[in-house]
Amino acid sequence: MPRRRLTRRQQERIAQLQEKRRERLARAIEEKLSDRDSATARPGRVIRRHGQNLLVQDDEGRTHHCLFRQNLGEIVCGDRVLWQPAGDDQGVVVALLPRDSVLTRPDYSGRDKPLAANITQLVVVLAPKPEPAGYLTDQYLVAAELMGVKALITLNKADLLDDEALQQFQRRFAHYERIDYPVITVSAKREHGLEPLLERLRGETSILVGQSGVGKSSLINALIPEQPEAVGELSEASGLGRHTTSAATLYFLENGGEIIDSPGVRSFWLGKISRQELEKGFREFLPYLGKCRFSNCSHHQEPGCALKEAVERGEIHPQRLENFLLMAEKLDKRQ
Ligand SMILES: Nc1nc2c(ncn2[C@@H]2O[C@H](COP(=O)(O)OP(=O)(O)OP(=O)(O)O)[C@@H](O)[C@H]2O)c(=O)[nH]1
Ligand SMILES: [Mg+2]
Ligand SMILES: [Zn+2]
Repeated sequence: MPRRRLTRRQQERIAQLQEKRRERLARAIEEKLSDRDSATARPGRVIRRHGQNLLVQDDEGRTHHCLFRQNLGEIVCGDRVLWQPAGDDQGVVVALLPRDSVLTRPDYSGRDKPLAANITQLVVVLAPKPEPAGYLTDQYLVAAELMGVKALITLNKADLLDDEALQQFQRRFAHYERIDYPVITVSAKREHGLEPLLERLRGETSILVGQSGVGKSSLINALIPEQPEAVGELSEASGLGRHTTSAATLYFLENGGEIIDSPGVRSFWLGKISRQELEKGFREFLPYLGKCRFSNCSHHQEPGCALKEAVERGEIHPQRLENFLLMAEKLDKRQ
């Protein structure tokens, strides 16, 4: 499969889009600021949310504990907001500015709940321990495709494996590289392999996602050795002698990148998406979609299935189709 490189025209288009986004944001600020009670409002970035409390960083890099009005809806880590100072590191968020993207997850009642906003890149963190769970990685990659953001895979805890075992572990994920998801091997503990990762994080707002215990917070520690004090404490004791992240938190990298640490998950579900959307979430399926003999092909048993034929020809990795089918089955059950 040909590697996708950004052509100059694509780069120009991205620059145009970014310009439009900046204009849209400036207009939104303008509109909100004309509100009577927002005369003293200032722009800020939500770097963490704890219940109804937001930690908001202003343009000078100072943080403020803010409450927010209920009528603003859900505000999450990464959101751009307008806030008013209320003395002594305190404030009130008075407006939520438009989002470029939002990562959501259904809550227990099945309603989509935002986890983090304005993300441009999803970083799936995996490790030999805990053993990667089922199709979690592919679910995250589908989420990234549907959000229209980049994605990459980081294999952490390389120090736990000898050369041979490490190569074996890497081979399990090599097929992702062939469909242009970079796979980067690191050790947060030994601070090994961080440079290529940092390069990928430059200029992006990335979120680290994955199972609990794969080392997301440790990676943040390794990438940003000197935390500003306000966001210094990375994880909270769970009472079980383990440190586990309880709220998504945004950190600033020296190279201009932003990185969000998120609480580990056991499972992730995409929420209410259609079968067509799910198909589009597997980027290497795109050239084959609509080419099956039957227009309503489930890509399961039907003759003339373009996806199955692509698997047989070695153009699609069998595990990806298998995971698609498992997700599609779940989707059907929920509808
Ligand atoms: N050997 C080794 N251990 C690591 C590495 N990175 C993290 N760990 C260990 O793995 C355990 C979990 O690390 P965390 O950084 O808390 O994992 P997390 O992904 O943030 O977990 P949650 O916050 O629960 O989602 C800790 O005991 C770390 O010391 C690594 O590169 N090598
Ligand atoms: Mg953590
Ligand atoms: Zn088919």
